[in-house]
Amino acid sequence: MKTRLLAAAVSLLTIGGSAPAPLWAQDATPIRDRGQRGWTHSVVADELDYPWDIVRDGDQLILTEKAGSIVMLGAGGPRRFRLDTSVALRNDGGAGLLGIALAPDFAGTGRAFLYYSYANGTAPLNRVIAAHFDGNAWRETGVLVDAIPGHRLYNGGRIAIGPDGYLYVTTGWTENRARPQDLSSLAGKVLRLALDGTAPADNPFGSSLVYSYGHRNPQGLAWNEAGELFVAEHGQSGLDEINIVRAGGNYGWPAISGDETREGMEPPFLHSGSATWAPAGIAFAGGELLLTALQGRGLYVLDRAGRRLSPVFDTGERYRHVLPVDGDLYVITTNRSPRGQGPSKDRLLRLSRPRERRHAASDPASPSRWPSGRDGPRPSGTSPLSRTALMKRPHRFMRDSLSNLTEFSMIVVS
Ligand SMILES: [Ca+2]
Repeated sequence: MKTRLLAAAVSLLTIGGSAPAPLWAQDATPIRDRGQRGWTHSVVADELDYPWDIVRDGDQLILTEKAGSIVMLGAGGPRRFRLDTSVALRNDGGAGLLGIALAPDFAGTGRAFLYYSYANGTAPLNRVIAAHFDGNAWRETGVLVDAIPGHRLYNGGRIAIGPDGYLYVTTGWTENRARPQDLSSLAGKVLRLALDGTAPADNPFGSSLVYSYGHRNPQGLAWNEAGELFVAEHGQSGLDEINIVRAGGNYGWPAISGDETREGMEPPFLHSGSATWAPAGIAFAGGELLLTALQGRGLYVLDRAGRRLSPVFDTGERYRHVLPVDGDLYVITTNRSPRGQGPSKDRLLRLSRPRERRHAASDPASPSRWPSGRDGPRPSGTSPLSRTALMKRPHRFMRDSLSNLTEFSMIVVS
């Protein structure tokens, strides 16, 4: 197996082109009709510590961890890099290294964007940076948005490139009732910027980066095939929201929530009532919107016509984000509350549809292991197990190799 897979990697190194968008392989049964028994789960990686975002580049998955690491899972096995930032990262509560988005040309350039927390004196802040991965290290190369107001818990932090090619950023309300309604503050907003950090000419408020406002703590950001932007955000006590966001819209926080209405403010498409989802990541799989819930402990799907969420799958863990790839769903957990202390014992799970997976992971009970073992020190910089000859630059190989990630990881550490 090892020889065959490595040979495949080498033979396809010469294939260029940009990373394909994650495509969902729709089958006859919608996710909302599958039920929990419609999925098998395997553990792609454990020994993760508070992973926050997950993206795909060809055959590899790239995760952020809140303490400031970037984990790459692919041909080199699991590798953990410390992001080299220009100022000290503020890893506190729910603050730290949060969102990641890859430039469309990441495979050739190593260019990416990240959202992280820092401090100016005692003032908690966040920023959006450009970063570069050269095959051996991740480094900050520039600041796109600076001095976004921060907080121990309410930082927003999701970033994604929209169908229009612009970078969208969610920011938190910072427990300040004035900022979300103040168009001169970057807090409690969805921001929209060009990949060089400038405001697109058609942003709704002149030269401002603000795209929409009146948000509390949005952490979910996704577009459907029609180009509609969905944003999920945490409510104060229950009243979590899914919003369909338009340019210039005011989503009401803190003036209104739940079923309250006010002139000039947009009600949520759906709210949780007295229940708490604690919605984190959202993503579309075909036409279906998936939502991961921390407090709600699981993966849910939106029934848009019925205006309700239905459970898809759970393992009793707090789910942070979901990434649909082909016919599989990759889910990261955040099992430690941001109010807690110590490491968060987290996992990357793959949910698969059994009928379509004749070559499912050989032993789902045997997750990959980090080189240092669960109780050992974290590897710093490049893992000693990295296959530097293969990983000098980002690359891709077999389209189906993501489905072999578990086997890869196990081979590398054996
Ligand atoms: Ca709202």
